[in-house]
Order: sequence, then C-alpha cells, then structure tokens
Amino acid sequence: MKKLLLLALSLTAAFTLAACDGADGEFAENPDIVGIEGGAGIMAAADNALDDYNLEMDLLTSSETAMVSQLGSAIENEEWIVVTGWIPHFKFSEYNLKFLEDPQGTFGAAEDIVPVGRTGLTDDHPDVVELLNNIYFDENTFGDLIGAFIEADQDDTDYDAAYTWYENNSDVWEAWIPEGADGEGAELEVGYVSWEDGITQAHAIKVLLEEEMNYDVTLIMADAGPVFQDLANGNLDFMPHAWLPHTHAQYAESFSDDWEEYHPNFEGARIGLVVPEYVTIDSIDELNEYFD
Ligand code: PBE
Repeated sequence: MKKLLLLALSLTAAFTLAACDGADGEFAENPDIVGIEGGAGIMAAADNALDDYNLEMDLLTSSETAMVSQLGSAIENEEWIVVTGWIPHFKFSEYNLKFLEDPQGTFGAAEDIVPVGRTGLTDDHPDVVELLNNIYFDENTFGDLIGAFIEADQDDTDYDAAYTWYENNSDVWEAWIPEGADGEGAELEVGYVSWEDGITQAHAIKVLLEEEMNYDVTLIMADAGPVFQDLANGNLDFMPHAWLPHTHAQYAESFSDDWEEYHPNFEGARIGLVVPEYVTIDSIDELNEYFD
C-alpha cells in the first residue's frame, strides 16, 4: 500500500485525463467517472448508474492506483472530479471526500466484507475456519492495518508491512487464534484481488497462519473473476474479502453454491460515487447539471 500511495503521488502530475477545467468550479465538458479495474463490482454498479440516472458521462476503466492518483491531482488543483469510491479505504482519511447520494439505490446499502472458502475447508481445516470466523475489524483496527501498509518503508514488501502490523497489534489478533491450533505445516493457497482491503487482509492472515498456527501459506493475486472461479473449483482454499450481498452479487450468483461463507470480518462497507467535499452537489441525480 505504501507502494500504492507512492505511485499515486508520483503519477499525480502525469494523469490529467479526467481532470476538469475547474475555472468556474464545475465539471469540464464530457467529464468521465474515474473508475477502477473492470472486474470490480463497483464498476458494474457504476455502469448501471449511467443508465439509472441517464448520466451524460463515460465510465473510465482504470485501476485503484490511477483512480487515487487522479483524485489527488484534482484535489491539489481544486478541480471537480467524480470517482468510483468505497469505504473502508485510505482515501477517506487522506482527503475530505463525500459519497454522492444515491436515491435510486443503484450502489446498494451498506454491506459486509466476508471471507469465503472452498467447499470442504471446514472439514479439512476447522482451525483455519475458526480463525476466519474470529477475525473482526472495526473502523479503527482496520485503519491501523491499512496504516501499517501506508507507513511502511519504501523497500518493505506487503508481507513486511503485515508483519509490522502483527508485531504491534497482538491485543487485536491474540483472541482470534484458536487454542492449540497446529496446522503441522500444511499448505494453504489463499486468493485475493489487488485492492487495498484484499492486499492488507490477505497478508495479515498469512502472517497469523504462519506465525501462530503453523501453516504454510501461498498468496495468489488475480482479478476478481478468476479468484472466485478458482475458489469454487477448489483450487484456492479461501479468499478473505468478498463484499456481500451487493458488490460481488454477480460472483455470488455464479459461484456461491460452491463456496462456504464465514463470519464477516468488517461491517458497514459501502460503495458509490465519490467527490471531494468542496464539490457543491450532493446527489448523483444532480451530476448532469454541472457540465461546462
Ligand atoms: N472494491 C473494493 C471492490 C470490492 C472491494 C469496492 C473496489 C469491488 O468493487 O469489487
């Protein structure tokens, strides 16, 4: 995440693609909604929003990193910008942002972040599932985990950042470890998508399983579609960060018969269209009124 932030900052100057001219504090002509990766549930929802609200905007496929970069660049210049945004995410602690109201409910209500495992994981490794059921972050403790990645040294890997979190937060994770757990070195394959919640959780759980429960964890990063598909096929043991019931509904429809869902590890997650606080509209249905 450190890398994500640094990349975001270093790219700030390079990305002006969707920047608005800002001269009169409104959107430029034909502004884009700055999106992220195509497989994200938030992109499917944003696409629906274009129809539901008859928006005269395009949805730009991009990446989490580039979206954050463009947001930072626009804010530096006090320009108007609209991005696909969500919580929990560090951009909300970095910048003053707001969700645009969504009177049509296109982006769904608040939801959970849920670990999902391959069918049979509970039978094969009940202590792993017990750990996954026990893991629970609130806004503060999740903020601390994300913070460890943002504050990591430049040379640190994501694993290093997670290890630092592990060293400094035993009061948070100690109660999650099943008593007497011993995986006897068994191998686990854990999938995640390269979004902040996935990167941070996957690495933190790897550290816990290896340091506290004697498992050997290989992390496999891929796009959302392949991660969910591989899980349903039994090629992955679990992924820690399905957003349910809304954001990953398309994947749940296809695959949930072939996965196990565990206790949410975060409640109150939310997706939507996000703008800087200084943007003077409050609702998605006002967006069309403010083009130059
Ligand atoms: N996200 C972050 C993901 C889920 C977690 C909101 C970008 C998505 O839209 O699929």
